Amino acid sequence: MHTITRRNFIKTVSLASAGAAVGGLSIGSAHAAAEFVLKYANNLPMTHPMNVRAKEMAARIAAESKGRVELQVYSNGQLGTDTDMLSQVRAGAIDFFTISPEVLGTLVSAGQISGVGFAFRDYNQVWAAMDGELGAHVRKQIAASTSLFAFERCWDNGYRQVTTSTRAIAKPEDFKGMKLRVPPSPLATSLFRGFDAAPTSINFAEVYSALQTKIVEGQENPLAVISTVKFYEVQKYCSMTNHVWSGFWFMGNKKSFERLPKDLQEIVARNINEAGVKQRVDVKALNDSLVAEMKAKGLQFNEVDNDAFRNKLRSAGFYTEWHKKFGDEAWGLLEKYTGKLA
Ligand code: X2X
Repeated sequence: MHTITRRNFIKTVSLASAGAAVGGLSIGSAHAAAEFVLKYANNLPMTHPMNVRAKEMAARIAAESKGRVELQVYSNGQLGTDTDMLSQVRAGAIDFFTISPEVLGTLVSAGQISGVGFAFRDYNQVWAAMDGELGAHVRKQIAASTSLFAFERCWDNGYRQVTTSTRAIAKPEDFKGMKLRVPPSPLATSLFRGFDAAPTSINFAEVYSALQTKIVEGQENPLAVISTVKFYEVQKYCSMTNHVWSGFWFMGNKKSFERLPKDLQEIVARNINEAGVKQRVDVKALNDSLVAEMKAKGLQFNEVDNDAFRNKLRSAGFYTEWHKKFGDEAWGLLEKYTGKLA
């Protein structure tokens, strides 16, 4: 967070009152410098609902704080890869970062529990868990073990589908030996090893070129990501596996956030949570609407029998392995919403 001190504000005013416009700052108009400048970074394009809602949220925060808080939105990995942005928010170089549970698992193991394969059958289960005891458990683990915290309302990414340039995935055996890009995530890697695929962790910013140059055959993401990042330009098949529900925890640096006066903390937190709930509606609607559009762009779609894939993971010991890794308390909270998984 960048805080305008009283001294440099007076200096700015005196310069400006001499008729100079300082750095685009024109005092005496509505554009006085904000007292607190906050940086929010993410890895998705400006056109994704995440950034559409983030820009709207930034405007609301500026208006409600009467210009005291400016939230700057850095989309599309402008500030680096997920790994870079995670380091930056941990150090306080940026104030907020939206990170998927799968990638959060590299820092807080329990953070990835909502990414267990074929766990949530529908969005009723997803939001009951994420807004309920499972989400509360994850947020508690984050706050207890890092310099970060997560806002209450998790944002949405969607159900993940598999795209490839070589073959459709109709049954679990089709994954055998497939070079598949996954996010830098122990859980995602383990999931596709359970299908005997060859998962490769690649930061999101490098996925398009990895697909284009055939370093990997395929990747897996919700349709809204596949569409806004234009993966359909370098992929041929899209198999509707719905293998993982993926979200985005809106993470904040504790020390940075606590520098805000309490009234501004309330404005920022409330607007972030409200934007997250609106973004959920947008993402689900977009994901539900894109099949026809992407077929028109050349992607060949197929449905799959989820139970065949879930049974393959069971026989591979995936659920047993991750029950042990997460422990009985967290796993019990997961199954409270999903029902028995193994
Ligand atoms: O990296 C991905 O695939 C993405 C965009 O879905 C996440 O941020 C996990």
